[in-house]
Amino acid sequence: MSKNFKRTLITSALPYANGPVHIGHLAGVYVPADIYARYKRLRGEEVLFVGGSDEHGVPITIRAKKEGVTPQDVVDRYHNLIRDSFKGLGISFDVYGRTTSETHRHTASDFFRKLYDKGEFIEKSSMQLYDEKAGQFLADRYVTGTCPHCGNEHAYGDQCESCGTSLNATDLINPRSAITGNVPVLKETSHWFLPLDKWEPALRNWILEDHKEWKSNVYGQCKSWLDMGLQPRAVSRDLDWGIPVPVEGADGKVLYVWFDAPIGYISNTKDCVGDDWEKWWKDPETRMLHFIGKDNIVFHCIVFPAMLMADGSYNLPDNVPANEFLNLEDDKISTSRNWAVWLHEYLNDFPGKQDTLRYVLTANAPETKDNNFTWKDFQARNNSELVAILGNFVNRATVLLHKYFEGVVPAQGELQEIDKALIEETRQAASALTDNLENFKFREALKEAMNIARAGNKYLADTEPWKLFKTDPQRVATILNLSIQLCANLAIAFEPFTPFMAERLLKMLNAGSISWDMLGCFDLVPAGAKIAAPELLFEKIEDEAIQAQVDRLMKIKEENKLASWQPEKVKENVDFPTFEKMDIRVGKVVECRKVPKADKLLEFRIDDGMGGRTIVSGIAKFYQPEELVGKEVCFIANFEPRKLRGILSEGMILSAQDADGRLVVIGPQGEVRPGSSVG
Ligand code: B3M
Ligand code: ZN
Repeated sequence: MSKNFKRTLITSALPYANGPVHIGHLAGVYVPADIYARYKRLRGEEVLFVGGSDEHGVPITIRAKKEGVTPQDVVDRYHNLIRDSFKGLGISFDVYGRTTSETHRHTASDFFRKLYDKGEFIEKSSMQLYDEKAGQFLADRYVTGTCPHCGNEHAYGDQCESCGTSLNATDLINPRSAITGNVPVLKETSHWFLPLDKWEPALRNWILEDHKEWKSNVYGQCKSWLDMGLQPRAVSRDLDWGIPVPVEGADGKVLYVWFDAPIGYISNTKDCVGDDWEKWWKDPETRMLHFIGKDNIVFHCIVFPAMLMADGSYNLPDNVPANEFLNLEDDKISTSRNWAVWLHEYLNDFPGKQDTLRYVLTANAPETKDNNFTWKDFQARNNSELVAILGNFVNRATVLLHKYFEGVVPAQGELQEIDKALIEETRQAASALTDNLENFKFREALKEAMNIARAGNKYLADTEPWKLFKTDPQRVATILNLSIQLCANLAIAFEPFTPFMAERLLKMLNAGSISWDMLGCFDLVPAGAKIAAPELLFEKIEDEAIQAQVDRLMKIKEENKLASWQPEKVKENVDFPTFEKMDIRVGKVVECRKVPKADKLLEFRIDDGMGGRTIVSGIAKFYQPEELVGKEVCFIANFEPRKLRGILSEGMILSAQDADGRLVVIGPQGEVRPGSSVG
């Protein structure tokens, strides 16, 4: 551990309890935080891993309003769902609290009050957006409008999700109330502001000088914020959901959610360790790390540290290893568009496959740039990495041990060059693995862990113990002993990433407690130990299971398309003579058949009152030929004849295209003689 730290406090962003968590949250925050916490615990270091739900703020009240329930109902439901699904995935929080707890109410209230008493706030009147119809001030997500930076028309009053800029509601161009859709007016109100500008020099120094080691995406964002110059930030809101501002005469005002939420880390620590909490927050020998997504960087690197500085008795975070975003099948994950893989649904659909999701999300983690999750890749990584490399090696080693030694680990004989090479390779991978974990490079770390399994497969392929048993059982004993030691190494190396597998493997090996120091050791399972019957650590994921997920997403995409459908823009005007040039007639379908080898085309014989004509039309996907026989249709009679699949088509049948792309043939509403003009 760098500097003289004795213990690590790991916080992970508190998800809003207004919906379930999805793979984007997991890949960005919770899986890396959990890997780090597990790794540190295996090192025998003192760790506290804090999580919890963020239960205040506008996202919650909007959801409640939409559902016609109270905000408390919303947060109760989602807090439990989120907590349970994290547990299901093996996210090893020491505490998972909530910001509606009593402890938090006091902690946040006292925090504000101390700063207030110290004179750290500025009280200011300002003009804020107000919805006259709803009778309420609008801030944050209660307002949408156009982002002044990138022109995105759906930016929120606190942030533009398109360019990531943090905004004030009054910055928005063409603001609208998210409650009524009304254009808001400006109305005076007073609030408490934290003067970030006062802390700017200290923040500059602390981040730009003392923390050059931070990830470049984090450092870069902080630098650009600092270079733009910091402004005072309001820390209260006119809302009825939140922690009341603990000041006389502040009725109807609550703490801004981004003021109270990070204090939730402190409250949840208190709920976990009681009076010992100060050790985790104030002892300079405690190292604090915030695991977050990139949209939370400014709050964790600028605003919260300024709050902590204003208090004066707290540690600042030592690192904030924020990740970028994960996309799903090449599209931005979106809760409102239901474009996500929800954790609780995954756990239902893929029981016992927590490790696969953890593995894939780590292998594809958006550590330095946005990344993409696809179900195909999920399947491929499970089948050709977890099953074919890791599972395969452990299976081969344990099956051979049972075949030749009835599952009892034989003693090692003299080591040959190839054995020493295996040990050396394992040690090198283990040391690279450790370095990468220390530097929050979890993708690289995972690759190194997998390299150990790769080395094992190669070792068995090269030494071919199955060919040696008759002639040299002593040599086979050495090979299998080393292979079992390698299995134990794999259990340790993979524990932070795939803890369910690690636990099963350790049980299979009858191994006792493990620690990170044991990595690279080849005496972990003593000779004479009996290994349990081999069982497969991973199973293949079949095409059907993947197809079901892809189909579900395709259906959502269709639904979203329909929901956002808008009629095409009206074309340029035409005058009457131009319109008259088009000769539209009514005709009756006499015959209709499929055009061979053309899945889109139908061939019509039309009674046009003038001796009949043939028209080929591209509507075969939407009609059976016999459905249309006897029906009256409209067609363009003077459409230039053209050959389609060798058939001369003399006209064009008119049809309307529905939102879902379906074509519907147009005809008269009453009976009309074939050949009649339409106009
Ligand atoms: N709830 C925002 C988010 O979920 C917020 C994080 C709070 S961390 C203190 O992205
Ligand atoms: Zn923007």
